[in-house]
Amino acid sequence: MKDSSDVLVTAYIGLGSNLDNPVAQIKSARAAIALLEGVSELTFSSLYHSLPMGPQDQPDYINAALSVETYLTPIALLRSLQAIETIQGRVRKDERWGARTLDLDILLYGDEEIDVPDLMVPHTGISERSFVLYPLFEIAPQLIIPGKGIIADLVAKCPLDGLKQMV
Ligand code: ROI
Repeated sequence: MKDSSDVLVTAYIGLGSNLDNPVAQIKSARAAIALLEGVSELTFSSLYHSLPMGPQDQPDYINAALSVETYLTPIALLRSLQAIETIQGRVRKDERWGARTLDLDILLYGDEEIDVPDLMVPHTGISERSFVLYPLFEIAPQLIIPGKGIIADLVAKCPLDGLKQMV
């Protein structure tokens, strides 16, 4: 299967971490993504401090969003992001919604809607999770999310849930 195509696509990636120095994890992931072949960074959001969604007996999270231009196919981009997660010490456990050193999610890939076993785009929860939606809104305030609508409308309906933009 081909890993890349001739078309340049704008993709949005969500970053999250709540273990092993989350701020450093996010910064290091940003650098690793910028080094991927066929990927160049467009815009990186502020870092955000967020309360854990899911089990509460885990540390708070740092979240951010990033836009890139890429020649990689969605699956090739996903595999590259998973490799970065693994390099940064992510261990996939059975526990649902547990703590993690690094989570890299493809939030959007152009205007595509993708639903294959490993990948759902737009990302599940993109319109309801403040820690995904607000960083995305910061870097792409005009965005239209396929199947969900205008990002500004989604933000207006999404409570902050303790989300704080870091300075
Ligand atoms: N909660 C917050 N605040 N931020 C995340 O990135 C995050 N990621 C997850 C779960 C466990 C659902 N909770 C989260 O995967």
